[in-house]
Amino acid sequence: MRISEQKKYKVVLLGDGGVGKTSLVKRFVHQKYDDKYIKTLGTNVYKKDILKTNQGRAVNLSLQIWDVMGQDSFPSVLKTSLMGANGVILVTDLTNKASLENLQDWLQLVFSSSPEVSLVFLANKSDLDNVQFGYNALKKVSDSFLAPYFLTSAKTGDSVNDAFGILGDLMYTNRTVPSTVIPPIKDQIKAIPPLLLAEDNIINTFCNRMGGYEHAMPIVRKQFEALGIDFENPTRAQLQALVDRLLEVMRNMSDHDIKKLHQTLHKYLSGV
Ligand code: G3D
Ligand code: MG
Repeated sequence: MRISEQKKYKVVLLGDGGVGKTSLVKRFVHQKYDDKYIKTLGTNVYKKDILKTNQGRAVNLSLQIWDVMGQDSFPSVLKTSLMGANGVILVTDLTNKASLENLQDWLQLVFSSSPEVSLVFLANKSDLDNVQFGYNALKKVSDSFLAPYFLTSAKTGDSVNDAFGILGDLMYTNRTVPSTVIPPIKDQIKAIPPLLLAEDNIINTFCNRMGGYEHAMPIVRKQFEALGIDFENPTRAQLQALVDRLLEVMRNMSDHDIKKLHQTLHKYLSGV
């Protein structure tokens, strides 16, 4: 069937570290699952198209999927990643009750950054037996936002395509969370260690200056690897070395290059 409509959407996955966000995206985008657990530093951006039919016409939904770190000590990285999001997938882990309890904090972040979004809730790792909460607990939360929920397994693939597909439908039909059910936004009270806050700002400033996270985050990640920095526990000396390296990268890029990067990004993201 000939594609008669093209739509672009930005989708962000959020939830505690270890719930399975990266595994879910890999399952959806590459139909693959691996057991290697590498904590996501910053963001990874993936692309995947979904084909739908609407009244006999073929519609292509082009999803730009942001797999975002699960550490809430990085407020600028999280907030920038959520900018312009059309859909958010909130992920919990059935074998980890805290991941359900922490949903409220993730929701606060979503609504304070990007209030007009379509939401889908997931309880992941449905293939495991040692569950710590039932789907009813998640249903209660998702019902309160008039949003759907799914029990998924990135390992077996169970309900993963369905969840992304329904989110696609919600975004396509503009069904965002009604403002009447959005809870009041609280001021952030969490005290963040200064070194993490510094790291958060270094990453965000560099990525924004270099034309956006999709292009700049791989550069940041390379420097973290080269310097052997554990991003959850950096030292002062490591952050100093990181800044020196990132400044070196920026110096080697002319204003012309940076401008070109901005233009490319603008062209590439227009309509998202
Ligand atoms: P995150 O991106 O949310 O931090 P990851 O989570 O996708 O990195 O997954 C964290 C761990 O949970 C990984 O295992 C991963 O293999 C596992 N995992 C993710 N999804 C599922 C699932 O649906 N079922 C099961 N059984 N495990 C899952 P390790 O063991 O490496 O920590
Ligand atoms: Mg991850």
